[in-house]
Amino acid sequence: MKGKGRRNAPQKPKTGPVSPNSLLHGLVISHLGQGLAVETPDGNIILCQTRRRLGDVAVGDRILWAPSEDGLQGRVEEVLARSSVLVRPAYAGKNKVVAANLDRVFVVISPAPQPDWLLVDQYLAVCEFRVIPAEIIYNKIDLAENEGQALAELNDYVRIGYPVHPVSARKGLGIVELKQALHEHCSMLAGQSGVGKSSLTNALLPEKNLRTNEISERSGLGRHTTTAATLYHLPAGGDLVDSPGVAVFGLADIKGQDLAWGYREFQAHIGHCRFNDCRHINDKGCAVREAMEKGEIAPARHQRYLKLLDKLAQPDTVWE
Ligand SMILES: Nc1nc2c(ncn2[C@@H]2O[C@H](COP(=O)(O)OP(=O)(O)O)[C@@H](O)[C@H]2O)c(=O)[nH]1
Ligand SMILES: [Mg+2]
Ligand SMILES: [Zn+2]
Repeated sequence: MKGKGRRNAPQKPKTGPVSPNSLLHGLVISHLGQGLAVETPDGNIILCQTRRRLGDVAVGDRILWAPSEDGLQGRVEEVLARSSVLVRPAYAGKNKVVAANLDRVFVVISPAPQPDWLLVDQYLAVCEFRVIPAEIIYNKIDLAENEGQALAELNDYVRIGYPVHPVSARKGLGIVELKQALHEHCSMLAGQSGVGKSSLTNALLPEKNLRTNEISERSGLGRHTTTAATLYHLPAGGDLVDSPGVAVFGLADIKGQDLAWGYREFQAHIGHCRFNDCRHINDKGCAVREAMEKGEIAPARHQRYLKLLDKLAQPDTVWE
């Protein structure tokens, strides 16, 4: 102990000296007002404080923690290596981790509100950079006048390997298949407001409210707010991170010159452009452009790439 300050700090859980052997494994399942809700391997939930030096500890993080003397609370001592992170821009040019260890992102669109394809591309690009496989949920299929036509709009994405799930949260269509797709993954739903993310979450997780209350009660102090990101275990298998406040994540630290990589069908061509610093706009000898002219790359995707590039070039863009 260096100073008295720490010993006297109010409201911090008392912790004894930590020997590495006494550290326990845990999974961060929610951010509560007073700390983190950590689930232990045997299914207990304990409120943990974290240490400044650990930086962001996010929902989905696997951690090592030490119990306080009374065993009622804990303190995070180590964040284990992450397989992925999603970040969003925060204050002062910094990024905040939205969720860790996701291995699937489902981009939700619907006939109404109409798809914002630029936003869809943005989500997919982020997933390419974060190496998180992405899939597309077409919700409110009950509202589509012609289902085949509606889904045909997604052909450009299907062709490049993004699975599409037509569902209706309201009518319960496609939900069984969606549960299958979520099985054995830790997923998050992303999409513009109004497409039905909350409705889908309720369809997948009817006991969500019960579980939320349970987390608050079992962790003792924590008042759970509706905007708190929370990891839920789905009854049919798999985990779902519900992150209402940050359903939209940004391109954050992605730079214009790298954006092309976020378009997965460009990836094989990028190295074959005549110039190393090719921006794939109308540069001479651009292999991406040539692929598009040969019909291997959808012109609509390339056009949106140009738009996103433009947006990235504007210094004060807030990525929402
Ligand atoms: N017709 C229809 N409406 C839906 C469906 N899913 C959600 N909605 C409605 O769409 C609106 C927005 O849904 P919500 O889940 O709040 O969207 P969120 O903003 O993405 O969380 C609500 O009025 C829902 O009742 C669906 O499958 N079909
Ligand atoms: Mg919602
Ligand atoms: Zn090029």
